[in-house]
Amino acid sequence: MGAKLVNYEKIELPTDLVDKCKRLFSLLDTDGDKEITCVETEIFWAKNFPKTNSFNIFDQIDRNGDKTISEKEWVGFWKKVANSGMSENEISTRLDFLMRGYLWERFDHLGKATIDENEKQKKKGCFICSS
Ligand SMILES: [Ca+2]
Ligand SMILES: [Ca+2]
Repeated sequence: MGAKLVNYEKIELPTDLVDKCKRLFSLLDTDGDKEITCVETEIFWAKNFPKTNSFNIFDQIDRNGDKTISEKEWVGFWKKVANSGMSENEISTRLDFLMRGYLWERFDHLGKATIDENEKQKKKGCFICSS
């Protein structure tokens, strides 16, 4: 089911942007096991009603539905954002804000950056925060 990944990596992110993505990833990955779990996102955004926030993140990024976000999924997501038309500067700014603990927001206004219908169907099974 999760094996059918969309090819969204036509545009490569510049190295410095990938590095920044990875820096944010390691901030989120508090135990350093290279997977972000829902609990970890809740720790990171503890002050800011994290459940909705965490849900949005996993909804958008956990491509294979295993309830964790790997570094590959994470960087892939930002590539997807770049491919949907967000400029490198904008992505960079967004990463800066996220690193400061600003809330995640959905990328709906970018059209292609949002999850596709297929994934929307799946998301019920991906919700991890409640257990
Ligand atoms: Ca982790
Ligand atoms: Ca995953």
